[in-house]
Amino acid sequence: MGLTLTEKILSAHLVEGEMIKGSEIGIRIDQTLTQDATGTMAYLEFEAMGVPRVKTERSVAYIDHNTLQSGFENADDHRFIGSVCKKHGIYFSRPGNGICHQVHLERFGIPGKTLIGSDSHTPTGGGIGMIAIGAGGMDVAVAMGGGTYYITCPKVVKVNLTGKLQPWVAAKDVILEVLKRLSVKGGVGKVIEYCGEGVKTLSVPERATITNMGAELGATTSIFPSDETTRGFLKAQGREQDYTPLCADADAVYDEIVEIDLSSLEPLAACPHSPDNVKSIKELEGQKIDQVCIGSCTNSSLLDMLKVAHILKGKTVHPDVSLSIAPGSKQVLNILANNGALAAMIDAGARILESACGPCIGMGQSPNSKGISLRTFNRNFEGRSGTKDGQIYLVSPETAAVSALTGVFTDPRSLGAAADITLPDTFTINDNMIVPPVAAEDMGSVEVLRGPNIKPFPVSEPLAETIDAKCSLKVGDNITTDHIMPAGAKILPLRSNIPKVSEYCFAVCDEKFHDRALEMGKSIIIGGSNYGQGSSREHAALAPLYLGVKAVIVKSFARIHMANLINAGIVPMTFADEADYDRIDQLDELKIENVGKQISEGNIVKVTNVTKNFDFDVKVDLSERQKEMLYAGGLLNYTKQNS
Ligand code: MIC
Ligand code: SF4
Repeated sequence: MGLTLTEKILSAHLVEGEMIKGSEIGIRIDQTLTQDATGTMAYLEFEAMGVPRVKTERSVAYIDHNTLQSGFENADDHRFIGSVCKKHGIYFSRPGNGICHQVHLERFGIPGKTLIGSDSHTPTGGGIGMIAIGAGGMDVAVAMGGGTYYITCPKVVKVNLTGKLQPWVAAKDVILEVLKRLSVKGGVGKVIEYCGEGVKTLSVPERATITNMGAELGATTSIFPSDETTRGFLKAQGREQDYTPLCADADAVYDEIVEIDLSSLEPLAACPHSPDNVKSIKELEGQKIDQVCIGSCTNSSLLDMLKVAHILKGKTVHPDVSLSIAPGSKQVLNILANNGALAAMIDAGARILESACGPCIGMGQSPNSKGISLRTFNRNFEGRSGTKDGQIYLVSPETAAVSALTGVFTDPRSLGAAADITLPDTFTINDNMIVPPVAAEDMGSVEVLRGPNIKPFPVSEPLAETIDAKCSLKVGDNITTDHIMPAGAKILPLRSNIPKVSEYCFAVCDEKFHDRALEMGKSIIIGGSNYGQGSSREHAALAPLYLGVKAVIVKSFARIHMANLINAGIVPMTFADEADYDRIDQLDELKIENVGKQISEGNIVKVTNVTKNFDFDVKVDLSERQKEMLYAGGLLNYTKQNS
């Protein structure tokens, strides 16, 4: 029986377990990446492990999220990360060099390698045939130290692409179509593998847009084969030596097959407030808009920017619209500056932003009240833009640019014949903003620079014999990490200070949560399905840990958040019977006796609702290793105990 590409790469990196779907496997990690909003914590954790030099083939730290510096905090954090990198063997991509996923694809990604990153959009690397997975900072720290990374051996979904995109229909419309069909939880426990004749019609940046936004399916990752197009991209980046051809065997067996005829797709938009709430632009056409933002790790490649410049050239942004553009990397911006495309954008009235995440994570450009904003980004969760009642639509760069000119939702196919835009044979290569680490023998000379913003992370305790605690919060389905631990310009600078950042924990859902949880001392959270979707931020586990949350009982979890809870020593539980969700109210007292013993004896644990006087069962479906981690009180304690 033939193998899928996913199975080939995973089995070549397998160090623990067997390739049995649904069971836990441990894999060797070749590369890691971090960004600054999760990086400070990841490097504090790396330091706590006491490993002098990273053991990966390549580890890179990017500064791209916290780039608004309205106080000392972000600048201090950047200096801290830069100095840790220099000392411990990590390459440091300076602020201004671009968004982690875009730069990693350009300069470091290698087909067939494994990459984990402390950012949920790490699967962008799947665009050049990597197994690239988003993870919590602590998992990345362990991988940098040479430790194994554990995942559930995934099911593999084949997305069979046929045909060819019509003019002005984009890669973004492909992934929006997949989201429409599979939903934001349709990818949980799965890798999405793109195959078929249609693959060769898509360039590497287009493939990367699709794998990037596979994160919104909840998938472990997404991957494209590595083919002649990949070779061409790597060659243009001066890295042809990194090319290896890779694809699935012809007789590979998949768990699911999704057929997509590229020629039949039309421009789409994900409507507020979920990436799977997809409608066609035709359905929205004519509605007035207030803002357009072009950029983010999903759609800020040179190809995207050239198309946008082509559409804007010689025109003026509609008087009622604010248009911002953030090219994804210094390389992209440089080429645009040299070939005149940037001038076309400026002439049209675009507000050019630095090459960073920017508005995507609420770092500026929040829309007006109730403002309708078209963004080429990947997430439109409520409040994420910084404007609580902002109405965010996720669209392709083509739709965004043409709508910025007309002031209303506009189908880019109205532009007529396709523009002849291709990628150059060689990109401008200048890695002068990537600082290499010092040689191992010189590491003693590097001082790690710690500003006052950096506070130690909260210490978790070994699992108590009995958890007797009130329910501090009850929430519904699809709670995102942006609900649990919001980001944005005001809160992101506090990421290295857990006591301070936790003041905003769940503020989007209930402003009183922080005070209530602190007052309770210890508590339990109740939630619906797909709890913790979205970001990889471990702060969404560390803040609840600091506030005394001992267990989270939900209908189902998103992958990265569940791993982060276990790493923090918080017990993740799912209802054995989902109907029990309705029988529990906020403030109910719940009692779980002999938790550790119950978990060790099986997967079902009995919980008593003391307030309402009934018992119900929850599942704690974990591997032996994960159980040991919970007994120890999280990954750091577990690693210390076992080293
Ligand atoms: C996001 O897009 O939500 C982020 C900000 O990039 C996060 C990481 C973070 O919260 O720092 C992610 O996707 O993991
Ligand atoms: Fe940055 Fe947005 Fe991409 Fe997250 S999704 S890495 S915030 S650009």
